Amino acid sequence: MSAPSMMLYYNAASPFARKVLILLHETGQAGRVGLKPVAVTPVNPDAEVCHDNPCGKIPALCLADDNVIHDSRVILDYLDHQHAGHPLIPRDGPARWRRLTLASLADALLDAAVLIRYETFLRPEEKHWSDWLDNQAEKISRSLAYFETEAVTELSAHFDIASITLASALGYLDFRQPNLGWRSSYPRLASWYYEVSQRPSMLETQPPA
Ligand code: 99T
Repeated sequence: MSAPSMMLYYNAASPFARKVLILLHETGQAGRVGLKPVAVTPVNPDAEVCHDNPCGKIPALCLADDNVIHDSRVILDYLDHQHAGHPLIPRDGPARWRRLTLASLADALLDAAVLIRYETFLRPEEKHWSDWLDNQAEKISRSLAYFETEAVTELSAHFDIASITLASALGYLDFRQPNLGWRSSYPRLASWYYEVSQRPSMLETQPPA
């Protein structure tokens, strides 16, 4: 196999980076991208990442021509145009907007979960803002309730951008909020997640134990 032509700034704990890794596995492109592990938080930026992505966030994908693509949504779109198989982001029609909207809701759920992580892990305990934390948690539960009642059947139809993003989000909840107990409130989602978790792309990209 030839050497990877692209390089991804990533961290095994990042659900946004995991989305990229899952898509690479699902589309047979994992060998095309070398992985560069970095540890970044809003209060611990990495100089190299900031050079390539001014906002300092991961994932960021460095291409062979030195261009850099960042934000997981843009990276997934780029990589989905680099393989010959069935697209994982519908190219047009109502399916495109529906699947992107579901993916966007899962991304928003993830944003809330990452903000909770930063507030509780990075800020001193006496400065934690409980109203703000509660409202981030509400965003998560409203989103999960929507997926449970309005979208599980659709999600089951394809493992694509919407499913990849939601699966990464649920994996991140298990990783960072193991006591949340979301499965008992959202049993259909739990059974969907159990099924998709058996995919090689999911098994090979699990967050650290
Ligand atoms: O905010 C920072 O400066 C550093 N944080 C990040 O780079 C996080 C890592 S997840 N990435 C994002 O927030 C990317 C979000 C963007 N919209 C995308 O790529 O989709 C780390 C989670 C954890 O450690 O628990």
